[in-house]
Amino acid sequence: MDRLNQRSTDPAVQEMIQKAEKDGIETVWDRFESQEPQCGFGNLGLCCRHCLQGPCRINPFGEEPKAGICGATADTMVARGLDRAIAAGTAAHSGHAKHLAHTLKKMAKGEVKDYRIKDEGKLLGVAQRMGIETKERPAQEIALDLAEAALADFHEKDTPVMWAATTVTEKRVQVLKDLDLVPKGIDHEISEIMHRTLYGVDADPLNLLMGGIRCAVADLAGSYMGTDLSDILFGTPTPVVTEANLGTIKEDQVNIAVHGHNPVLSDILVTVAREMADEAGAAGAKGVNLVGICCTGNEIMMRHGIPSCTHSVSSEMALITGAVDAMVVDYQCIMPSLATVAECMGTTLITTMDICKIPGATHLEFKEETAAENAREVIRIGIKNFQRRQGKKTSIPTKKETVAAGFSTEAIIGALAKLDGENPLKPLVDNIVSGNIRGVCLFAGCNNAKVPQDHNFITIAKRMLRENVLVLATGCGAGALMRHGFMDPANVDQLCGDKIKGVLTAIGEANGLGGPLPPVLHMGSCVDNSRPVAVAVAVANYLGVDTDKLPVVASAAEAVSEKAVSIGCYAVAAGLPTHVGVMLPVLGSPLVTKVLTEKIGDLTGGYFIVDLDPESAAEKLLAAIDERRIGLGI
Ligand code: NFS
Ligand code: SF4
Repeated sequence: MDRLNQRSTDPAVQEMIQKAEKDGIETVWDRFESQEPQCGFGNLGLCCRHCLQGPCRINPFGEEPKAGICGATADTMVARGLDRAIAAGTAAHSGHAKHLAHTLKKMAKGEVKDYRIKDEGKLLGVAQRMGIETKERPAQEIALDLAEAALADFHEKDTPVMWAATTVTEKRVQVLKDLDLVPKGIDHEISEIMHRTLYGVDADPLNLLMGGIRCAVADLAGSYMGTDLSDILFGTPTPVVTEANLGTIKEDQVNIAVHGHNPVLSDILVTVAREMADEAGAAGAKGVNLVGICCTGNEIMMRHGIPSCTHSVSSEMALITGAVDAMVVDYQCIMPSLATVAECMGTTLITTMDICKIPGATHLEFKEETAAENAREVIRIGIKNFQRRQGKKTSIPTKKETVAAGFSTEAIIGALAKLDGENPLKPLVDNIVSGNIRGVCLFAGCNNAKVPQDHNFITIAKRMLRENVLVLATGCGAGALMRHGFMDPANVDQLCGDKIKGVLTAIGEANGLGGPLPPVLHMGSCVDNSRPVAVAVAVANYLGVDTDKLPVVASAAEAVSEKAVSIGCYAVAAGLPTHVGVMLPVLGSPLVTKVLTEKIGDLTGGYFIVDLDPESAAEKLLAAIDERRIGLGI
């Protein structure tokens, strides 16, 4: 593989890598190269800095040193390190959800004017699930109770975390109870991980791992809450057709790239950008062109059809086009290097959140109370930069793909209802039983500089589709697949096996699309991994089995963030075989590795498959699907 193909398989990104090289702009891949060879101890999880006597390292070949200064063994170090990654991931997803809960609360109390209840049906549904009285009560009052219930889920209380206990099957609640894996409070679990991984507390690798898994269940709760509250405030996604890749950036418009995660910011920008078309026009632009990056891009694509320009590891490439007039970010997955690249390209990186400031960026504090006003300020910076950009050469790749997105759980059930109004899950289950759908594979997580961008995703997804597996995607996994045409219904013929093609076509035609659904169904951002969980739980309940019996697997084929680690762990807690396509820093402990890839299966039914080779990973995922089919007797 030549150097370019080793960095990314996306032609638009490759074009920009060459431009960056020509212009002498350093990118993530250059920095990756200068980190090589990466530390072998770290790769295996065999280093510890949890106290000031450290750092300590353990020799992976069984020679001295065999323990840290305090006596911590490889098993302890690895388990503690993994736990802290899970806690960080959980803190991020649930911090995002808490932010939404506060927004919902302010909205319910009439303290903010730019937010409202967009989906009252969802509000009622979620409130009922949480045991909140909904009959003959004004929506605002229910919303206030729901926001309070959400905030209550963060601290330790007598009831378990409600967003965990009410969102999985009853059988799963029992499994989790028996294993003491039901979280008591989301923040409580995170804080307990920090406590038990402190110098001289928990040294028992198994005890540490179970604590980590409990925290991951709290991560599912935080994520699920994030999806629920977003849908209430901004609407539950319905199918929408749009585009993806750098070709969505437009030379003659004010291009505002929105990067990060929370729709609290990005959704307001969508509305305001539309209102400001005239102001942009007065500055000589044909309009304001919002383009998404990473998960906030997924949020506004799912709800408003806003195109995504790129994802994850290639976020710098959007700036390299020279045509992005402002990049506005909230939090998570925002490489600090973006400020430097923005400066080189004469544009502005705008940070908006108190907890995420970046040297070299312009900080413009975003407050819910002044949301629309703040959004206008952002767009005005973009308009000014657009004027400055005139006469300068830009290099926007032409590549873009058609994307059909917006497949929320509700949208999928709605589409199935066109086949069977009374029993929408029946056609799905019947097709699984008949083998038209061999199984379901969810792609999630990031792009990693260690993997040629998108290579693992597209290799595994191609195989799955050929083998008649129904493919779902979220996060930057969805981003990868959309940039390679996997969400364009026109590519069903080329990508899908006959049986799955038949299913996608039958659903598409019943819904008046005059053709199939896209090969891969885009279910949203990373917090929206709650959506496929909801579908799996509904199918399991329909069949009267638990989620660990379903022919459903997941793959974080190019994971980066600690958020991907916590998601992987809750997928395992829910009973799914879960592939990770990059090295997890656990291999330094054969014990921990064995627990995560085998033993945990005896407890939760789920387990990790760590395989860096996408071909053999696909093989293992298919085998896991087939094993479950046999288990169900189908
Ligand atoms: Ni998920 Fe989404 Fe992307 Fe990875 Fe980051 S944006 S929250 S963590 S890089 S998939
Ligand atoms: Fe070393 Fe133990 Fe301190 Fe870790 S906690 S740095 S292993 S002494």
